[in-house]
Amino acid sequence: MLMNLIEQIRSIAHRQQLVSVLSQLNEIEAIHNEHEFLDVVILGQFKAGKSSFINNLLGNELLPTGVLPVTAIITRISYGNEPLAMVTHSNGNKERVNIDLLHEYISEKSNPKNEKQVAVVDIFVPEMKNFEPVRLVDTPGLGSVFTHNTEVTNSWLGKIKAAIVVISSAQPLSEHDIELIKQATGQSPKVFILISKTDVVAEQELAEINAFVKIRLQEHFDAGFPIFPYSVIKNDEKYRQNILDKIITPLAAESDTVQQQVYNHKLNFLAKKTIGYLNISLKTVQQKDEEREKLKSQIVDETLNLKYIKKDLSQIGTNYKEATRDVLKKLFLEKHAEDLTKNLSENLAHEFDSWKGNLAQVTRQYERWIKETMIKTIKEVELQEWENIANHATEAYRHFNSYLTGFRERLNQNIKKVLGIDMPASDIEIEASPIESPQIHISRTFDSHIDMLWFFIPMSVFRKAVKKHFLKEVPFETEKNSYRLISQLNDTINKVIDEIQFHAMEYVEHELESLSATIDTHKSDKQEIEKMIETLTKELTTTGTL
Ligand SMILES: Nc1nc2c(ncn2[C@@H]2O[C@H](COP(=O)(O)OP(=O)(O)OP(=O)(O)O)[C@@H](O)[C@H]2O)c(=O)[nH]1
Ligand SMILES: [Mg+2]
Repeated sequence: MLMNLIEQIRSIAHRQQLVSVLSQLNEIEAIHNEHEFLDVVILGQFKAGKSSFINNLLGNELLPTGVLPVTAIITRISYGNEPLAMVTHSNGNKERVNIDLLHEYISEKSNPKNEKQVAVVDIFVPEMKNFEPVRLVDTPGLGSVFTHNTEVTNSWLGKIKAAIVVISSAQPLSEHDIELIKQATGQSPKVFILISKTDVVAEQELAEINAFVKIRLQEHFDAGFPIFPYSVIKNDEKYRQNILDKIITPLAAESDTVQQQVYNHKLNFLAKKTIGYLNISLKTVQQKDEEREKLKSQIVDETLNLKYIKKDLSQIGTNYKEATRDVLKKLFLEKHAEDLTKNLSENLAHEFDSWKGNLAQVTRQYERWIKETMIKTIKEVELQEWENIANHATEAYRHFNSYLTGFRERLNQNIKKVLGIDMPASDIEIEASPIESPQIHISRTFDSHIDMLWFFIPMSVFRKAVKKHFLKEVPFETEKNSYRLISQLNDTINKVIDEIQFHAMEYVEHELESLSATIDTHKSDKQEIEKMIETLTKELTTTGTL
């Protein structure tokens, strides 16, 4: 039955040249073939309490948690008869690690910017026994999706089978949460809301938060979501049992059905989109060529012209790319250069006294020292500012996304105005590579400018002058190396922005191409199209979700 639906969609999309439908169909199928686990993804803002929630649910302090952003790596927890942790590196190598040392791979602090090149961490624990094949997936807080080199982050949203969106009582439902829920509902019908840290608010306040969340969700979504309160401190046993009874156990018990439902959800969505296109064909198929052209130009009006859209998108990209260097300069030079120089100078003044030997030897010690210290301190600053650095790319991503949403809405409005057809709402997800932190190669390129003449001067006499000379070099070295880092980071980030821009353009092109092919339906006549609509609609009805 379902197989029919796929085949129908595929053959219709081929015939009608619906490139956007075809590419989405391929994605859906690829994901469906991964069947072993039922991934329940825990999503939410930084510090929402995702990892704490999982730990509490399992009754095991497995995952690192904390007041600063902690989870840096996608971590999947499933059943194993004895505890075992497996780290998969970006190059595909797997490494078994001690479960007590997990934080060394997962947490931002021990694995800054994923320098250990971890793609994903899998944990197998007996606590998950009753919930097979459910696999809980802990994720880095929203916003860091692009900041790490994990293959999994790239397409993780598409792999969601169910999602628990964690919203903190302290910050109930931001725009970002809405965006996240939107993306989750585009992927799965099983989306749950968890209001965490309920112990920080009074009972009365909690009721207000609940009502607020409900109303806001109603404003944005047709369907309601089950909302669950949670606290790892107060009433946790009651809350915990509730989650197990209402979410985890039923998902596990009906995992095959859930897999199928998720698949249906995606296919139905695509089928509706295909029907939308066919309805357009139906309206235009009997028109004369010039009439068709007229309709096309009314739908794809000047605001939707591919040339202009490409210009807009490229302008968005350029704006962000041009701003990158300034953002980095602000972070590295304005914010930190002075402190960096000051610390290095103080350190140098202290270190210098311990350096022995003739001038050549002291110079070598200085060079070694400043090389090491510079790498270390600049890396520290980079780490400290990483979130802000990545944020710039995330902002660009959001901007592109909202532009595309606007494009989609305008297109649908025009279709409605000109042809009277409602196109199904589309969820837009452009892919972006995670940002890899650049390797700082200061060591290789680092050079200090010591005048050769100095080597002939007796050290004992000029020790003070030498020290002064070294100290004078510190601000210059700091600035030089900061600029070098800024340059590398600038390239990395702008490459990501370019890539997002490319995918955004591809999306628009595919959509317009599909629409154009739909209006130019020379190959099919009215009856054929009616038949296709009828077949698809029938398939939808039989799968029960029209
Ligand atoms: N009072 C209270 N604090 C909580 C609760 N759950 C988590 N926290 C605190 O909130 C902070 C963040 O918790 P985490 O579990 O690390 O949050 P997270 O969403 O996993 O954060 P990231 O991994 O950084 O995205 C920690 O300091 C926790 O102790 C709760 O139920 N009540
Ligand atoms: Mg976490």
